[in-house]
Amino acid sequence: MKKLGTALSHVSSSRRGFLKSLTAASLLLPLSGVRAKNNTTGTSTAFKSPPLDYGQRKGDTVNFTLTLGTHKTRFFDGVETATLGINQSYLGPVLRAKRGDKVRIKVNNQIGMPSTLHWHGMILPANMDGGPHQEIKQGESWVAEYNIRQQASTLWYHSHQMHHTGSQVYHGLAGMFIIDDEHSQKMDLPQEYGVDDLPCTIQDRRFNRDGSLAYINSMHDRMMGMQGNTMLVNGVITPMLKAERSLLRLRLHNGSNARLYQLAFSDRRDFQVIASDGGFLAEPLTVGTIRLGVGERVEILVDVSDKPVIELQNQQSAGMMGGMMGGGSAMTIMTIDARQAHPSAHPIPTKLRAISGIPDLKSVVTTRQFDLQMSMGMGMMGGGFRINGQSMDPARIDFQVKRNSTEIWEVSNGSFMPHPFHVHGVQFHILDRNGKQPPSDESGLKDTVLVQSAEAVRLIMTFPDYSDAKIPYMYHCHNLEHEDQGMMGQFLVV
Ligand SMILES: [Cu+2]
Repeated sequence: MKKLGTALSHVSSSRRGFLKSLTAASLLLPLSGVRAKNNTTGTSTAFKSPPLDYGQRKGDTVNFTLTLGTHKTRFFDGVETATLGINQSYLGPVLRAKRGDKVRIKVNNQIGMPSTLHWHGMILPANMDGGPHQEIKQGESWVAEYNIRQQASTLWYHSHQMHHTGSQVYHGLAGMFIIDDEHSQKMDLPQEYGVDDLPCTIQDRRFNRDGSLAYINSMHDRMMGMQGNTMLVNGVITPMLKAERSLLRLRLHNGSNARLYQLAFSDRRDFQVIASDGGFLAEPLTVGTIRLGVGERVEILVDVSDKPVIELQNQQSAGMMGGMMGGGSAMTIMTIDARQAHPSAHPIPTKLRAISGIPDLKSVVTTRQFDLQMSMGMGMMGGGFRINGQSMDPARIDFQVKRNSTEIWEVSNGSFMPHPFHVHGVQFHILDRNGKQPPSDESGLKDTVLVQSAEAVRLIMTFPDYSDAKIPYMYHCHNLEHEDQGMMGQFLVV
């Protein structure tokens, strides 16, 4: 357990006197610059894998029950923080199902306001997507039922409540969803959950002096999206992972509201990327660092057989954008202590699996343009976040696509900051970035793509074999504050 007092002592050497002198009003000011690290004692909070939920199998259906609720969470020693959680006080269980399963998920809303639960990355019918059109009122329930048809991958789920997605996710309404398949279970990879196969939902948060979560205190938060100075993994502040095996598989998930990560280990060791958003790459890719935009996932293997103590860090580079994105120096995300790690039975593989190829360009029926736009100044309060000049309107369908058809989407960003672009209901391939082949870690299936300032990214996607003449899927910036302020649109698959 982190001590909030330890964090506060960075601000004042006489914490008690300092705290006493605070007025009630100033208790709500953000703790700028405060890190919840416990460097003075050398102890750290233990890494925690969320509970694993396989559901209840009845015939051919796997039943899950998720209850969204209001809770108190102890991020700091002796301090209770008001949070939202799913079957627990902050975040939710890791749901797990297999390709071929029919899942039936009952979602109960007990948070005191309307909410939704969206299955990010899942290929499913529009009315089961859990977007803004599947609102669940306080005290009511919603049942999502769909067949899992896609390959093994690390997906996630989160609130998608119109105008409140940022706040609800920030306070805890999110979790991971792992899909297995007949191949993935036989692969010679670490797959002992919580031992050598470790979910890592990475989030940054900012806390007020009273321990409550700070959410949007300034125009900067509204413009850049909500970023914090405290790093959490699975709801634990800068945890310590005592590695039990010498080869670790980390399912890294950027569950932050707005922060872009450039992940690396503190000793700059190489690691292998084995999967992206939609599943495995064809072969492991050895890298020293990897970029992870909001909503993106990557699975990596890291060999710690040399028994190091290393940190997973955000190496956000300095410079104008780095500074504006809250970076400029390495931030510790978690520490891995491998001194007690036993040798792994798994080698680093040379091949993974054949990935579904890029659709034939001759099959493309339509090419669409999406221009991500931000206008500066006070105008932003009134819909300055747009796609193709338009702010999200639930009553407007932006376009229709044909089921089973293949399209190219060209997403360009003329604004001054990056935007992670996400499309519901499909997995896509990245054709090119500014006309150049994307990096190898982006060669697999994706559902979210970071589009840098002055960049145009072409995506190719085949829409699912589901249609609905009335209920749309969403596409949007996954910087949740941008999404909430209108950088979103909707399309029908017919
Ligand atoms: Cu954005």
